[in-house]
Amino acid sequence: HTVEQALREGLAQGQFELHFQPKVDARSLQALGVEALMRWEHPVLGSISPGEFIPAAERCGLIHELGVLALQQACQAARELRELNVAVNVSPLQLMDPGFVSSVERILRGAGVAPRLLHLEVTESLMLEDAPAALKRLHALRELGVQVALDDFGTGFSSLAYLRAFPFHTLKIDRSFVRSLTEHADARAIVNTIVKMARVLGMRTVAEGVESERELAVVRAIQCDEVQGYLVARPMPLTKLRDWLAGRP
Ligand code: G
Ligand code: G
Ligand code: MN
Ligand code: NA
Repeated sequence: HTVEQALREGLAQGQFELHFQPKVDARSLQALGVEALMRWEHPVLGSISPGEFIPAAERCGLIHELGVLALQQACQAARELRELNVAVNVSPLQLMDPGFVSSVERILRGAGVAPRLLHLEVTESLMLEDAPAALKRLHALRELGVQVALDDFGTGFSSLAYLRAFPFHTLKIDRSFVRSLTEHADARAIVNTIVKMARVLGMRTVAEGVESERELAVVRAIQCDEVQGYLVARPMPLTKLRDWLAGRP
């Protein structure tokens, strides 16, 4: 209850703010887009991690309100980021909401943002709830022109079944895989195969959590399309992102 109250107050008092982490072309390192990651700065408790407050918001139902806020802030950012896409993480519970697609449409239109610039990141766990309803909504979002990415790929179960269930635009390879790339030949073989398979299926690939030049080198060698990680940049507020973008060739 106290967490719910704190979340409610935080929403009312504007304590939530998106940060943005660049996604760049693996070869040229040119910025292609950003992933929006929600941050909560509590006046007393300080910063609370999304690993804590997202599950809490899911438990008390405030994830819908938080999700709308994320989409609104992301679309505001997309307006000024022009050709860069903005990826927003979506909870499985949001996709269970029959009003979700129209709410995305309304927010896009309100901000005057081209749907192709909005990417929604979903995880495999979404299929555990009510797969037919979730798939229906993913298809409706696709039809709107929004891009859909499968996040944390490689961490769940039956990953390959999900690839057949829905034509994702993008596959985001989980950082636990990326971490083992430089150490283990078997991990490299698996990710290499995932990237090739994604290409055949017409999906782009993003390597997440790239932290070192060595990891970047392997990611390039296996021809992953995009890179995201601390090596390139950490998530940052919009004001810092402006400076970061301005300082690049
Ligand atoms: O940013 P890290 O930044 O610590 O994020 C931790 C987790 O929280 C990630 O799994 C990320 O997908 C999730 N997350 C961050 N922001 C949001 C958000 O706006 N909505 C949802 N549903 N999850 C988010
Ligand atoms: O679950 P999802 O992939 O949406 O969450 C992305 C998470 O990964 C966020 O918590 C983000 O802050 C974190 N992250 C991004 N880049 C790196 C990185 O290079 N290393 C680590 N350890 N975490 C990262
Ligand atoms: Mn994500
Ligand atoms: Na991820």
